[in-house]
Amino acid sequence: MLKALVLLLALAPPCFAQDVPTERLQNPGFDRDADGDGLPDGWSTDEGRIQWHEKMFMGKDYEIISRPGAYVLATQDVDLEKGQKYTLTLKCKSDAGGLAGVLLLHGEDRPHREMPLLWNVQAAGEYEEYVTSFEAPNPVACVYIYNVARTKGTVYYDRVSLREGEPDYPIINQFSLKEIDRPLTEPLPSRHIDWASPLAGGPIKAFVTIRNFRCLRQLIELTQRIDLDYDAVETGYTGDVCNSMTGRRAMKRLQDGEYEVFIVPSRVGEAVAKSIREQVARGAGLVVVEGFGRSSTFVEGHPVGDDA
Ligand SMILES: [Ca+2]
Ligand SMILES: [Ca+2]
Repeated sequence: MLKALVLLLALAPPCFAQDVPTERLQNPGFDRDADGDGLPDGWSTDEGRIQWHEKMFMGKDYEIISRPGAYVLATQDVDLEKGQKYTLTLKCKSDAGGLAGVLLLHGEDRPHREMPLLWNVQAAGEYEEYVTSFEAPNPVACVYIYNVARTKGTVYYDRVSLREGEPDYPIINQFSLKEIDRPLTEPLPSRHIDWASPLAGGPIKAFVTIRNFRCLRQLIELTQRIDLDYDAVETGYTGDVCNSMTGRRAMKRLQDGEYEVFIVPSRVGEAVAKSIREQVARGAGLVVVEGFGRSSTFVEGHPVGDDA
């Protein structure tokens, strides 16, 4: 069985569907130390696990830095409303193989069940934001911050924020396979005619949805026939999933309006559909491969075969 690790990444500016999202964590930026113990207030930690460091002298903006060998860097208890959606935003960076991660321990009366929120995040060398949304499984919870790699590298956290509500832009999750599960070679080419490959002017930048990564071969067949520079986004059967092996790039391209065509053979969630609608309205192409009845998700008009 493939053991996939899902990392949720985003580069978008914070923007929430709710008007005034409420921060649920104390001292999310690690900037306050009112009790003067040299560690950020509100977080349970110690000097053996982190270094508390002012990013710029007199800047009053602090970061926490993992110590070598430290696994759990800091924790904080938090009360959640069961069933409510929340958004976790990390501003972090890493070096030398350090891996960022945040886990929620939760339960009815006491926190005891694990729920990774962002895990094995191979953060960039410069500070960037990583976002995920989730539904609170239980009311009693504790947030754990890690260097998942433990013995390797360093992780720096500038901010760990937990707010009510969801962002109103699509979050494309980074889907990563463990090294042992990754393919050894490029996909085998099947017999085909290169009718649009290579293309004059270079490959077409395409955003392609698929129900499941198991259907990826169909897309590979297509890309052997037409030059596509594509990001494949797994949507699940009902559109409640949004994963990509190039999630980070897909998020950026979507935000920057770089896609020339959207190829949609699966159901997509509303945030993705809205983003596609906006970009098609600005001139991007749209190919709905199946589910013609649902083409109204993206464009006004009648389904194929409807003469009314
Ligand atoms: Ca900070
Ligand atoms: Ca303190």
